[in-house]
Amino acid sequence: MAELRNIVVLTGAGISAESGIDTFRDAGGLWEKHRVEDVATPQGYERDPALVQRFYDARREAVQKVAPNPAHEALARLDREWEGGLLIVTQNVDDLHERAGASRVVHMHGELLSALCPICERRHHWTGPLIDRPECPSCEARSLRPDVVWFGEMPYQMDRIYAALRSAHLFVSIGTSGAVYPAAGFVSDARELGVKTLELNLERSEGSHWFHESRQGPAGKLVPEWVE
Ligand code: BJW
Repeated sequence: MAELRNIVVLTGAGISAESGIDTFRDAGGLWEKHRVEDVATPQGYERDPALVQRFYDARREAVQKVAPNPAHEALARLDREWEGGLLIVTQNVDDLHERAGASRVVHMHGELLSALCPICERRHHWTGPLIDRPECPSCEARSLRPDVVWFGEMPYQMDRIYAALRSAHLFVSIGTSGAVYPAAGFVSDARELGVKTLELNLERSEGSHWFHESRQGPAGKLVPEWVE
């Protein structure tokens, strides 16, 4: 890998599946149990904030009971040992990359353990429920919402992500269906930039044909094999 100095890794729900976190679009995934329009759009939140708060409160509680798996640990090892450029862009709202020890991580779809105040626009580390409408620690408004990116909202840190893609030599996509933009477009962006691309996923994804190479299997096996 030595000639592939700068690496961008994109991760999705599949990397956390073996830790016991539900994916979205697989059989038994979150979108089979909840309507996406109800729980993952600003309009759904406006209609029924309590329903949305309960959905994210339950997931916030659950994420604190699970642990990183060998795929997160392998990426953390890469982060520690790789002297070239590395950016782990995760669509996941869990903190399993960080708990495995990775630090070069961007949460483009926000974080479960964070609350956003739409009044003062501050973000606060948050581990408890939001259903009881606690005060914002900065402005005291009782308007805290989950600090996650819903459909129609702008993902976080896009400038930093595109800058990393522009200087990348290798783009690796792990455990994502490639169904949600702009993340789903990173592989074609990378191809246009002449970046080598690799997919590691349980099965072929919607965007598999875009990758130079696509390997199928569980992330807990494929990612450590790739990092070695
Ligand atoms: C395993 C495994 C194992 C299982 N090992 N693998 C065309 C172009 C551009 C935009 C749009 C467009 N058309 C529509 C849009 C807008 C929209 C969009 O993409 N809609 C689609 C339905 C088409 N996008 C947006 O609105 C985004 N904002 C936006 O575009 O702003 C404007 C903009 C434009 C240009 C540049 C920049 C900005 C916002 C999207 C927000 C997504 N939010 C969610 C919820 C976050 C909070 C929460 O967690 O609740 O993010 S939706 C959900 O999907 C979540 C995920 O991060 C995201 C992706 O899902 P992911 O991770 O891929 O999970 P799955 O379940 O789909 O797939 C899991 C995969 O793992 C599967 O393939 C399995 O096989 C695999 N797997 N076990 C390895 N053990």
